[in-house]
Amino acid sequence: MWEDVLDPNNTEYYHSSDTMQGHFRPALTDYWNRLSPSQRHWMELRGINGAAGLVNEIRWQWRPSLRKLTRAAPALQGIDAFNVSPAVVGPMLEFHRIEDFMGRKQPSHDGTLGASAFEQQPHGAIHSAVGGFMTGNLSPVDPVFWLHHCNIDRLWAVWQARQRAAGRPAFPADPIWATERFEFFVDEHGADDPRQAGEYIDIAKLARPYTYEPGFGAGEGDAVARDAGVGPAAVAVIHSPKLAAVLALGTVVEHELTVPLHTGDAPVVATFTLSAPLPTGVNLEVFVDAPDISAKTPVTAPQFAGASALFGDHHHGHGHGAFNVSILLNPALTASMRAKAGPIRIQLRPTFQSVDGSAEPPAALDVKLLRVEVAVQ
Ligand SMILES: [Cu+2]
Repeated sequence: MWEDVLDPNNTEYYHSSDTMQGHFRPALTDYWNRLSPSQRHWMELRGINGAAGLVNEIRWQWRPSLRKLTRAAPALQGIDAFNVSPAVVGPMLEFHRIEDFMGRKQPSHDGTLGASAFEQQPHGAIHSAVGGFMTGNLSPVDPVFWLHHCNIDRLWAVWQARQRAAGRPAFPADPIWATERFEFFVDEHGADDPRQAGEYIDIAKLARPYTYEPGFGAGEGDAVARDAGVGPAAVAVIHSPKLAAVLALGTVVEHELTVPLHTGDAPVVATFTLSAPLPTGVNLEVFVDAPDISAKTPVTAPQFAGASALFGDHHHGHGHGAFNVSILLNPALTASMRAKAGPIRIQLRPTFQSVDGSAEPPAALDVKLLRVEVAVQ
């Protein structure tokens, strides 16, 4: 049935944002009027003020495009296929630090200030690759969302089991995480049933506990016993005094770092700290030690190390500061980096791909690169 209403020939299909808003505004106004003061407070923490704010949310989420993946052409291509491959997801299940797997603590609910490699590469890449509503925060209206998030949730449980088995924390110690309020949950009768995030930390401790059948990453032979350290084994950082490079589409920014890559086959993550969120549709591609790199160097080059897969719109970042983008570097490439003495050149190239196939690239990114961190996990 969802293919029907996503078909532009269907009478229910919204051909313009105005039509869509016109249909949704009365229902959203009624919904806002029925919210409790506490629910409105949590909406406002996310920058949604009044019924007009809800309508505005829908406006940003509206997608005129169909799904990119279809029954006739269901296969992921290129970087998207790479980002969900065992070569990428496997090493992420070995991350030691909570922030590398889950993302860093955000200073507020309003706006996004970055995304972990796991949050992007296996998770965000699928949202963008599927297309249509999956590219925004209304993605749960697409049934594919639930298949995707079931697997993301399963990978969380696999990672948590590995962390616990190695004696490392599986959730942040800061109680602000566990006490985060989910004000909009309802029970099976539709009555408000607010909960806290801490109630969902461990699938074995839910009111209705469950487990997963063995799947990728959870096989017996996969249990990781590398070491029980909490932090990454080695970190190299270049920060603002040397950088503050303004990023531009198609222009490569290059920096040398000496990374002590002597720690076996541990995964390597590069984190780029930017002065502001990247515009929607803009991602970062990373190369390492590519000779003669340019806007035309293909991602099939052996020096291609990875790409971000930022998901959703970043319109609501209200200038809270730095935006961190973490990318797992291609394990095949980091294996060859280990054989090399001396510094490596990290090459960063912003690229644009319209989320709906129609938008023009932004004239300027208005984003500076402030810091580069390469961490051996
Ligand atoms: Cu998602």
